[in-house]
Amino acid sequence: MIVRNLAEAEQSNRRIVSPDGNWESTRMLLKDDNMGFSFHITTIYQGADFRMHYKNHLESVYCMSGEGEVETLADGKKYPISPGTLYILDKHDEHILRAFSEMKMACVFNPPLNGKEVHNAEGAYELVAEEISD
Ligand code: 9YT
Repeated sequence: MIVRNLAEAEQSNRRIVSPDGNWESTRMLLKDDNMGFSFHITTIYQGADFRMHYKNHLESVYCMSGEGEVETLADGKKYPISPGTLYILDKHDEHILRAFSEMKMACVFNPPLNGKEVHNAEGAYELVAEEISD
């Protein structure tokens, strides 16, 4: 069994701060754990308003705190986000995420992230990225 602690992970290189200034994410479970998914605790900063398109990954996002909305670009639908909301990008949906206040999210990715991924110009993560190690 593997046991990790968020406060400790935040003090390590598992904490990735996005260069776009929109979010940071502590990647508590990664590809090298061989679970078939990765698990992250992500903070979306207040006022963030940005586009993502995970062409290479499926992602589910559970809101633990904060308020915002997610908009799917294919149909222009907007879905409010508040504590308890889970949105599931089952169709690799291109989307915009807006944070009206700071949001704390629990995120799962399939396939798992390697560790150091940040969004490329398309708002996607590459399948090959640098790993992090404890
Ligand atoms: C909700 C979302 O996709 N935020 C971007 C960061 C991502 N959750 C990650 O890399 O942990």
